[in-house]
Amino acid sequence: MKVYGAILSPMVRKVIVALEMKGLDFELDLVIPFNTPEGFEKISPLKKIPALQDGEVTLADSSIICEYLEDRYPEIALYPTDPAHKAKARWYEEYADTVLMKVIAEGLFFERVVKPMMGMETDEDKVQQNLKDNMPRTLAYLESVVPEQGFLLGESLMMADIGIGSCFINAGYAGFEPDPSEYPAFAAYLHRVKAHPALQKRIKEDAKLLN
Ligand SMILES: N[C@@H](CCC(=O)N[C@@H](CS)C(=O)NCC(=O)O)C(=O)O
Repeated sequence: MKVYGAILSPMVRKVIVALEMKGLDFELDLVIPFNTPEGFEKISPLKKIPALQDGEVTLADSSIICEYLEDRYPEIALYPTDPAHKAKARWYEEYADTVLMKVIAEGLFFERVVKPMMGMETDEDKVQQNLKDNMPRTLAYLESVVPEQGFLLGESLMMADIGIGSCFINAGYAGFEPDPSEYPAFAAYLHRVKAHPALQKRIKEDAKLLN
């Protein structure tokens, strides 16, 4: 199997964690956003990362890829089986793919980490506006849904947690952590997610690029 993308992308990390937790072998083919190779749109029509190739199957979009991995390689489950719980899991993944991607990947990580890597200047006014206008309601929502113990859908870490945790890993790289005095349940939940060995492994790999 081949994953197309770059490991610092929260959505690529999500797919890699799914593959590693399921014990599936893969290789990473480095694709940098906004500078994709000729013909990449045949695999990823919107030219976004991640994309996956599994034999004859090519797929784009982290959620589509992770659901495919679950259906094709179900032995180690990363989604609940109960239909209502599975729908909830998809909702959290969707929330991460849309809201968190906008607030964290675009409004924070891109500005403070990616732009300097590309020799561009951070628009710190834009970051501050985003932190003031968008981050508090995002954190308030997450504070209202996370459990006091365990993970979003029970005792084990699943795709819903991986999607949300992966975005907040990037927030941390951009110098933002949720304030535990304001968001105690979410800060503690995030600590549990980031401490999971599957995410710790990714954080250690990321550190090699960031340091
Ligand atoms: N919903 C997509 C979002 C993927 C996405 O936005 N990827 C970013 C990098 S983290 C990207 O490729 N951006 C380049 C672009 O928008 O052209 C997913 O979950 O895979």
